Amino acid sequence: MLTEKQVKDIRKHLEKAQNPLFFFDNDADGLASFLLLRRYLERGKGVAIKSFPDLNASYARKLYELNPDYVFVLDKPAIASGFLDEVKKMNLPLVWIDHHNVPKPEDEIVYYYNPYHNDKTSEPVSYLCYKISGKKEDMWIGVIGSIGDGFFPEFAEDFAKAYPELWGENIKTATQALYTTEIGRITRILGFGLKDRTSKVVAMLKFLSTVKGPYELLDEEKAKPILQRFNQVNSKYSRLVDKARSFVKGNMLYFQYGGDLSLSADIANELFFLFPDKLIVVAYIKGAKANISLRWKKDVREVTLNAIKGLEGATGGGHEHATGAQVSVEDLPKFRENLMRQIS
Ligand SMILES: [Mn+2]
Repeated sequence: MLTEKQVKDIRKHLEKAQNPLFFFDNDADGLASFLLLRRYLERGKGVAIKSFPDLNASYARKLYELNPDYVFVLDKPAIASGFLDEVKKMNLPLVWIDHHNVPKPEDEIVYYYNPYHNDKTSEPVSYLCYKISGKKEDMWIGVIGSIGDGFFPEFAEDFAKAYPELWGENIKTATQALYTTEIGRITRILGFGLKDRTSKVVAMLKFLSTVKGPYELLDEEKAKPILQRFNQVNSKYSRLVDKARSFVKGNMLYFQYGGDLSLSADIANELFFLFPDKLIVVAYIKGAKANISLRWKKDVREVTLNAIKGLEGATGGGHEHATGAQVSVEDLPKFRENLMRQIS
């Protein structure tokens, strides 16, 4: 967790900011982090970062376009030096809140906050932002960001009391909440909403910045564009998950697909929830490349790195139970074999 002092310092930064610009990771945790701070402060603009893994230098143009007096970066493990250079040039204070296991940045201009550097914990950034804002009426946003990031917050209990219809009986884990409850459905709605065109995302952020509560997100009228988008993506998504379920073979579930929408991380997450004992491998094929999401109850990092060994131009890495890899399509069969050999 952040210290009491750090939480107070962040509040001070927020209060000083008259026109803050929030850059946030393009997922439920990043989005919820932005919304919690935005709704606390009642000012500022948000930009979802689509570059991966860092906030890349191309986003510096947003600084010129929106002319902020303060920059906040939420839930991103790295910032490109080209971006930092522009921030320096414009003399802007930069507050960076993250929770990834990465070294502290050396840059002097950065006010850096990461619970990992306090006590090796890595609560989602939205969880931290809920502690910073302290607005009870926004607890639902803290829940969305937390379960979206696989974290079960202690305030889930209060949430269940306040919104029993959005929760359920015997919900014990974050993934259970994500896939079996109404607040989980809302989390997935927002996740797919972030995959829309930029103009649609901007409209969604505007709506969410002032929305009264979670029920408005299920309101067919008030949340019409967001729900329409969700239904559209979700029908594709559900078909893919249904199809993938029949691809279990031994200790592995290997599934590959194409199309114009990358959903491999989401598909892999749900398959991992459905088949917690299998190594989950979901490959999204686009052109000559395959982007692969892997999930496993054991350490999947080494398995991933071993599987790309010797494959030309292949990359891979990630977290203990969730990794990603990119290989060329022609090497996919080899990649699959390399995985199979390691786990059987
Ligand atoms: Mn994130």
